[in-house]
Amino acid sequence: DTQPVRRALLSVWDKRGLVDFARFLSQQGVELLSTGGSARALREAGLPVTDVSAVTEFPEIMDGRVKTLHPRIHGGLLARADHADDAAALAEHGIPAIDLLAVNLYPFEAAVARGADDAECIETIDIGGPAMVRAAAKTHDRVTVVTSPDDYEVVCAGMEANAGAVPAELRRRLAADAFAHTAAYDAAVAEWTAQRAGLTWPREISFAGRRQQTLRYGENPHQQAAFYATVGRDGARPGVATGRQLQGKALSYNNLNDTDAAYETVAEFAEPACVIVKHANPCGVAVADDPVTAYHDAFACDPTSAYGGIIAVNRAVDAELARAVTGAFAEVVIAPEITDDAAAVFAAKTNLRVLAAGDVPDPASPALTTRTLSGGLLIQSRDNAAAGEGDLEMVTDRRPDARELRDLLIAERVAKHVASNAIVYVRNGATVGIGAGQMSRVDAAAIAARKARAAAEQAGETGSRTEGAAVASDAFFPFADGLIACADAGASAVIQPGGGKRDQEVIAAADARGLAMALTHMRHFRH
Ligand code: 93A
Repeated sequence: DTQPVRRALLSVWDKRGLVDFARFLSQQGVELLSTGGSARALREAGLPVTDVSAVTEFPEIMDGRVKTLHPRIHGGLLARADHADDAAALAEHGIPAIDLLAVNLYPFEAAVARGADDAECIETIDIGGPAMVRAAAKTHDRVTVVTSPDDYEVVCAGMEANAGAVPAELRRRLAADAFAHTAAYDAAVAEWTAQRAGLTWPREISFAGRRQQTLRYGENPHQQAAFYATVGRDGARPGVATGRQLQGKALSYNNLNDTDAAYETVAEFAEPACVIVKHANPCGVAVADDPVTAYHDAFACDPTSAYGGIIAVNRAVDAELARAVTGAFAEVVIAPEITDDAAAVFAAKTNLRVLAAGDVPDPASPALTTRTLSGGLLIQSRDNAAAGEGDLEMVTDRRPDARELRDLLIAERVAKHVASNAIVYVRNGATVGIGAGQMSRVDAAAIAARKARAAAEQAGETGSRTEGAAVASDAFFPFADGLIACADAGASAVIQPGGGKRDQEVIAAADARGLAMALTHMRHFRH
């Protein structure tokens, strides 16, 4: 289907590899068009080249500000394959079709980084280059666009293997690169322009996606914040971003962050479940036959922390559940659906924020998470995996019984959503102790056990809640001490990734205490 390349336009700032690439094209019988400095470099290398100004019959003007911005160039890039009207327009106006475009842009970011003055930075904003790159990328069913000298080689190889044509698959990949390149370029220009205008990101200027909501402040009142909706697969995931707020004040930065944490956690469970979050960590999670029981069990884990918490359930909230939830002070309730009867109950609590999210997010769906650090961004794929029953390796003399196995799998899912180091005790489908965000795993285990004791005391219970509980660790136990701390608290079964140097010591300690231990071979750090 693909035609061999017959005409190429080369207009590059970075002239690295230009002559070799152009020589290859020329040898393949490709006609070369080029702009000022690029054309000069090609001529000096003895290559035949046609000036863009000869095509446009218009000189480069205003110091090159206007050189390729011309219908004779853009018509040649935008004419579609197999479109008789487009072909007729080319013929009528004497426009040469361009099949390959090699452009790299004025180095704007380098000028800013160098501390160039405003006038120089402005002259380094490339206009004609991105226009051509986008035109060629849009027409990638016919046109090849190359925005980096690093790609010359793969284009040459593709043409050689394909009788002088660039394979369609490669054209598509290069078009995606091209749009990503101009998007990043414009983001840098926008940021610089906003700074000069005295605008502050993210509240007053939007260039990192689509701003969905300007927030009163960020994590703290002296920080500015906004909520940006991302696009594509991630944006399509149901959740906080797609939620419809039925009542209550606008969600704050921390509300949004905590609500997301709660909803992502509750989405892990197929059975009716409830998650209560405080400061981005679950302080109570329960799975039960019905969501009302799940709520009460989740709340019972740590009533002190649950005060002012964010409540997520993975079932529709009806009037009965709404009455249960409004029995204690909460900041936010999120669920796939809020029935009219439930909405009527919630209406009495005017400050409570209530969100109907439509559906629960798919915990296995792919997407990216980002985090900033000084001068950059860390991007990774979501932690969208989790061990199931079939993935477990039983390593102790004793195997978990059915009740322990269910609790282990619940504890494992919860630990995935607790800040590291995380230790989570679960008994009869409900967490009874959660230790989050400690620098030492032993401390996490001790805190989880202490919380279980405190909640039992508060409830006037005599027995220990961690007695006979299942316990999950988000990462392997580096020493036996963490495991022994769990055994001391009364845990009877343990789930953890394994993979530590002292695994055998840890397993031996579990055997010595009669614990059943399952390895998942999957770590869930959350930092
Ligand atoms: O000043 S521009 O925005 N106006 C244009 O019409 C134009 N056309 C290409 N810059 C323009 N270019 C850029 O010139 C290209 O993106 C490339 O970076 C550079 C190549 O110029 P030369 O071939 O003269 O070295």
